[in-house]
Amino acid sequence: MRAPPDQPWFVTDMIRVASDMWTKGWDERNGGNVSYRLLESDVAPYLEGWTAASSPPLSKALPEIAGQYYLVTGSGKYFRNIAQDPEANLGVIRIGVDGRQVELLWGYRDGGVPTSELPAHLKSHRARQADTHARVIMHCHATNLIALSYVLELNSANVTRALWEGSTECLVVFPDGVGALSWMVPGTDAIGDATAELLRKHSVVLWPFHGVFATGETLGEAFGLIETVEKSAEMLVKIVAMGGARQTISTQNLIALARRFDVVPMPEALALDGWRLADGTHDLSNGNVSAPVQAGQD
Ligand code: 2HA
Ligand code: ZN
Repeated sequence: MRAPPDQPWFVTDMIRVASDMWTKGWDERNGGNVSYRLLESDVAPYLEGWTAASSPPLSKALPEIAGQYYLVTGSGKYFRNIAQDPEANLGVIRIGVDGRQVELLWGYRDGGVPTSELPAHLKSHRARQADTHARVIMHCHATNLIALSYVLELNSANVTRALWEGSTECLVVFPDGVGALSWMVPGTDAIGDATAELLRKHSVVLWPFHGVFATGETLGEAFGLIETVEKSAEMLVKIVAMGGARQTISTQNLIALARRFDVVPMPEALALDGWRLADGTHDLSNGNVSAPVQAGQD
């Protein structure tokens, strides 16, 4: 689809990624949400043509991100429809100088508002901005990751170790591991705080029985990260379905990968000897798990 000549590049990029996510089957109905932090220089050419409307304020002020601009998918909107009507399904917001007001500058035509997961997105942006160049927070319902969360023992080290073993490139793509949350009610400040806290240490967070949160400097990077984690999850789902692994990538293999690609793997996941299913009766780690993994490491 050819973009209208006056369509900002960031809207064009968001359309592409949202359409790809829908095609992957990760964003059924109104599932999923994405936010992209825009720089002053990104919005400067358009600001004059936009008029500010106010939206319900944030329940808690986030003064660290006051004045920042974000392109955010709309609440209740379908990713499937974004390409067809970006102005109804997306919006650009600015966080007020008090860190609490949310100004709607563009989009959300017909009275829309930003995603119900806005607290999780903004708290996660605040967390990642502190020491990375992250500009994207991406949430979706990646199919195999959700399936896997029903059978894996849910702690960050075990989930990370399983996903590293699901495919050789994984340790290189997400050496900082996957944070595993407990099940929580979505759309709340509480899940936002817990997600942001895990994102300080990990670039991916698993919401069991729901989906995944990931971060990146660009939309393409965050998408590629979820693609990689989800591909590994697909392998693991197949492996479990085939009756379990007969052989796998060893700790020594993981160490060799980290050396070759100059990454620092999450120590708690590297220290494990394989990974475990939740009930502990199906050992898929090449038969060499001797001690139970400590739960609640994150
Ligand atoms: O936007 O995915 O978690 C709908 C959701 C909520
Ligand atoms: Zn969701």
